[in-house]
Parts: sequence; C-alpha cells; structure tokens
Amino acid sequence: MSKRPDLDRYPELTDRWDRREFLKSAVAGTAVIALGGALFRLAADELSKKAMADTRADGRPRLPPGQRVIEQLRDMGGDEGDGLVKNFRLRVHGAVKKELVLDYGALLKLPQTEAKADVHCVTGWTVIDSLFKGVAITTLAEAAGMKGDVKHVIFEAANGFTANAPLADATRPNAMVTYRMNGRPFSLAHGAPVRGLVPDLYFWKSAKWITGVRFQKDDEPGYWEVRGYNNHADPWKEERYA
Ligand SMILES: Nc1nc2c(c(=O)[nH]1)N[C@H]1C(S)=C(S)[C@@H](COP(=O)(O)O)O[C@H]1N2
Ligand SMILES: [Mo]
Repeated sequence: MSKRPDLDRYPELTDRWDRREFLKSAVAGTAVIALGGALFRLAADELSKKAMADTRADGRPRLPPGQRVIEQLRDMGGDEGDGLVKNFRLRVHGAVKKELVLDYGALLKLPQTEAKADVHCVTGWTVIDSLFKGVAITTLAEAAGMKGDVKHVIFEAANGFTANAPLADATRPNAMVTYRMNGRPFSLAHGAPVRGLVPDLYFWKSAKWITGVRFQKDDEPGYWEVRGYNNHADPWKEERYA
C-alpha cells in the first residue's frame, strides 16, 4: 500500500509514520509491539475520537460518556472455572417448563447467533466492534419454555458468581452465551469456554465461566450488585455505582 518514507534521510517523519502504521494495525485488530507508551495512548485516543463521532443504530452515541477505547479486553480477574469444554454444563432453569442441562455439544446444536458488539467496562475502558458467536438468550428461553411472568435473568458462573439483568436487556438480539470472540475461543482469564454477554450493560453483567441462566419473576442482585455497583448498569446513563 503506502510507501515508507526514507526515514534515514527524513528522521522528523518517523513519529508520523509509526503512528500511521499503528492506527492501521489497530483498526485491523493486530497488536503492535515495541512502541512507546505515549504512542500507544495517542493511537487509542484516535480510536476514542472516531467512536465518539459515531452514532449507533438506536440513535445513542457509539461511545458512552466517560469511556475510552482500548484495543483489546483487559483481564479484570474473577474466581475462575476450569475452562474445559469437556466439563462445560449450562443449566437453563427457573421459571421454565422444561429445565435444560446443556453440555458443549448440545449448546452447539441449538440455533447459533453472531453479533457485532462493543463492550464497556465500568472502570472506563471500551472495546469496540468485536464479533461474538454463541447462542442468544432468547433461544435458551424458547428451548426451555420460559414462563410468561419472567421479568429478570440471573447469569450464574463458577464458584457462586451471579449477575442479574432485566429480561428486556438480557433478551436483546446481541445478548447471548458466547464461545467465540473475533473467531477465537476465550482464554481462561476471559471466561473459557463460554461466557455470558449483555453488551449494552456494563461488562460486569457479562459472566465469565458461565454455568447457568436462570429466568425468574423477582430480581436478585448479583455479586457486584450487592457490593456497591448499580443494579441496572446502563453505560449511557452512567449507572456505575449504587
Ligand atoms: N464469573 C465472573 N464473571 C465476571 C466477573 C467475575 O468476577 N466473575 N467480573 C465481571 C467484571 S467486573 C468485568 S469488568 C468483566 C471483565 O471481563 P474480562 O476480564 O474478560 O475483561 O467480567 C465480568 N464477569
Ligand atoms: Mo469490572
């Protein structure tokens, strides 16, 4: 594509060239090594500016207030599951006609979905434009025969972690249990083999190492919600803390 200038003869062009190459690879989702911290931040700010100028299909700004775009998910910790596909079980239960226990193969036999989504961490970082593949929460609701009076979805994960979401948020087309991000499986740190995804709420609602999806009439604040985080967590309303 573009030709590298003769940087030996014109060293003053070096920064501009490096930054341009970085932006190109950042847009392509490729990591760039051996760049200074200042350069990295500059490029991320460019991505933030681009996202800030953008509008979502639903009319809301692409970047929620107080967020900044970074290139890839940060490992925010948590009490890990074993990460193994062979041990994976997803219990779909609560107010349903037929409780399901899906192993990984059974999950893959259900109708699959793909969605492009942005995720927004309450600590201020956002990752835009990732392609997630999995099974929509609506598909699980249908498969289990969710009852008519359900108003809340509780995502259950390894070691007792839970996250709650109103049914309306949890059944948007981009809400799912997901096993691929940009075509790649999740690492253990990011929730292998399957995690929840409710991308239009702050990312703490997206349970890593997911073990269950429970439908119920009553709300039930989860792990972070009883520790001072907002019960609903809408990033556009900056519902960060209780
Ligand atoms: N099981 C489980 N899921 C979890 C958490 C956790 O502690 N345990 N933390 C949440 C929080 S606070 C965030 S910000 C995201 C972070 O996901 P990441 O580490 O893949 O970036 O996972 C969410 N899901
Ligand atoms: Mo978080």
